[in-house]
Amino acid sequence: MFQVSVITPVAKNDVHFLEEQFEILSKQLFSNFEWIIITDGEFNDDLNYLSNKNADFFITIIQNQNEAGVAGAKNTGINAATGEYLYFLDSDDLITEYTLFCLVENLKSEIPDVVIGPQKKITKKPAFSDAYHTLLKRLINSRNNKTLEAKPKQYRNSSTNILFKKSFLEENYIIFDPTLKLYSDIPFNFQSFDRADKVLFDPDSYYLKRVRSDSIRYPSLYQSNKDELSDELPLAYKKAREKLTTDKMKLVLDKKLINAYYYKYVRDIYLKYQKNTVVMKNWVNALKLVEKEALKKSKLSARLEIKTLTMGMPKLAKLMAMTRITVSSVKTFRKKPRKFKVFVYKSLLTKLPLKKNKILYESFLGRNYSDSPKYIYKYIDENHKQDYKNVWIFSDERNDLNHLNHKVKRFGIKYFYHLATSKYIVNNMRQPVWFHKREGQVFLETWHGTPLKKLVFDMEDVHSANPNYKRDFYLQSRDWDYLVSANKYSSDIFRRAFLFDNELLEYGYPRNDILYNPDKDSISEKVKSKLGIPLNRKVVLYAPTWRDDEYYKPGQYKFKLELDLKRLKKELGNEYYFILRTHYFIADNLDIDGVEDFVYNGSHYDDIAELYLISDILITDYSSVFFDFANLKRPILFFTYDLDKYKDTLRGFYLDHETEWPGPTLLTNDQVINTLKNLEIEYAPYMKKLETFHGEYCEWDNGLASKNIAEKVIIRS
Ligand code: C2G
Repeated sequence: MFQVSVITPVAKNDVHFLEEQFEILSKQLFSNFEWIIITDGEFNDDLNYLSNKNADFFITIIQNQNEAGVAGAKNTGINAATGEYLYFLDSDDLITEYTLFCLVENLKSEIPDVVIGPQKKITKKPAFSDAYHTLLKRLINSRNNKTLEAKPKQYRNSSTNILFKKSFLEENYIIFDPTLKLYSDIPFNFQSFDRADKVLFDPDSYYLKRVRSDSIRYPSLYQSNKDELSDELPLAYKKAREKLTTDKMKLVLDKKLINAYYYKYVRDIYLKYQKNTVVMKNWVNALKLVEKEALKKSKLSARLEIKTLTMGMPKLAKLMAMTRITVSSVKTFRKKPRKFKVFVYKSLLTKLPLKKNKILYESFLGRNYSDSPKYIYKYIDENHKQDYKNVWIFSDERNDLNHLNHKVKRFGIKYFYHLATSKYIVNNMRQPVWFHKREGQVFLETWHGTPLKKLVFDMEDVHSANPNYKRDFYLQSRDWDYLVSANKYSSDIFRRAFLFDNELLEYGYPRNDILYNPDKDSISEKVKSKLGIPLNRKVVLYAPTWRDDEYYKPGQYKFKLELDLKRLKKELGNEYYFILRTHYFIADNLDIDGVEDFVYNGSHYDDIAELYLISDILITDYSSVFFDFANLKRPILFFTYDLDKYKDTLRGFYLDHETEWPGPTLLTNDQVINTLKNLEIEYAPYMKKLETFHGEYCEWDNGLASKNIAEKVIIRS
């Protein structure tokens, strides 16, 4: 007999999570436990690898036969458990090495029926570093071993990270209710808390609850049943509530129903269920059970609404609730005017007729006039000006670029008007999440680079500022009618990594047309003289990308320049001149004090394609810029001082840096200097690679992409 049985229900789609769970269970400081895994289908074979592993704990894999669902699976686990205590661990979650140890420590001096541990949300697998271990050890050593009685706020719904005494559950006939699909934990937990002689809380035994970053392919139970959550809640509450015996626990649960769930689902209750009388009745029945004591402590507005509803006046209750919601929305609108504009856009502007000749363009979130949207704009402007109205979006007022006919400020009211009424929308990035394409609108997504770093559904963990990246990306890209691809390699990746199944436009990148312009030499001269670039020196463009994990907030990333400009100037100043160009996400300004005669800061220059034209050499790291620059067949160097981190932790690459990148990877300033000093010799081994690379990734670029795409999507549609 074991002291603890760890019970993990797992669905087919989630089997891949168990590997990490196995790892952490193997590292537990406490080892007197067994692991019972309950599957809900015939995929036990997928788990055989676990039984074959060398574990010093016992693993039992059971296929759930009787009742389906998580509740049924957990009941099967309870029946199979031989442990004195049961511990439920969801298949996608993790614990620390010390979690079971700390929980079990509470069983030394007494025999509580229930011991609860805290939960912490995580969006990716934590790095169990040395520092982390030291910290945890210190924490464990400083435990004063005083057991704490659980407080009301610690009585939670989720049954995970709790030790339940098995004999106590049996004596009280407490099992999971298999008629509940989503909330079977509520009656289970609350009956346990209610009947237990003692419920302890252990603050150190952390449970790491994964917020799933891929809710599209691997949704959690709640993520895949979002719409049903508010249907089942009143049923689960009622089942739990009717079984409670102590006033203390009744009060805790009643308060939860009102302060957490009534507020959360208020719109559903009054709008969604106005036609579905059964669910509405369930809510009324549940709310009728709430004791006065709990109501007294809630907000007056909610109290009045609930009273009105339970007295049989749903229409009046709805009016009161909606008025309350509107008043609070107005307050939000005053604090966040953009929300108000979005509201006007959705409720009013999208009802206006579509203008079939209007095209709205945006590049890099309105930062500049650039990239593929610029060249489509230009093509329309030069060839079909009289038939179409071109509108360009800028995030800041621009008084230059007067040749652009119509400029609008991003998120200004005119922007919303054009967004609602333009038939064509051209963008090189993702549109805002609140945007939904109207019937009749055509969305042309040009994208902004051939991928080197792994994208969306090809990424494992998400390290960027937005943990909902995958879900948002998926929903946004459903609105794209066309997606531009510059090579066959990109097409394959977009299909897989974006789950994109609308039309791909395989004509090359409009933004690269300029690199094939017959006048490119004279364009280059003009740009050089406009920027004051010396004509007697070779020009190096340094264009690095951003790092997912170095940010201030979404869209605003940090960048520390690792190139030693002063040294470069000293060593290379006679022969070379540098243009620095940070990625559009970078919020930090580069310091070029003291090297102004050696460096031009091109970070705010509109169009990087013009900078390619005037550069003899490109230095980048993991940016897609080199796929475009390769069109010019000029040398490319990679300054990859953080290669391992970027490759192994942050993103991973589609191409192998040793065999497929068309240039050397340089890790230090010394290597950069040496390579530039001896460029002919150092780059010679890569000339052939560059040629092959050009053939593979630049073959569709021929100077006609803007024309082909504009004609197909806009002119001939
Ligand atoms: N860019 C730039 N200056 C830089 C880096 C990038 O002007 N210093 C522009 C280039 O047009 C580049 C594009 O931004 O092609 C995309 O930048 P990446 O560094 O490749 O990074 P990201 O925005 O993450 O896009 O499929 C491509 C990927 O999505 C990469």
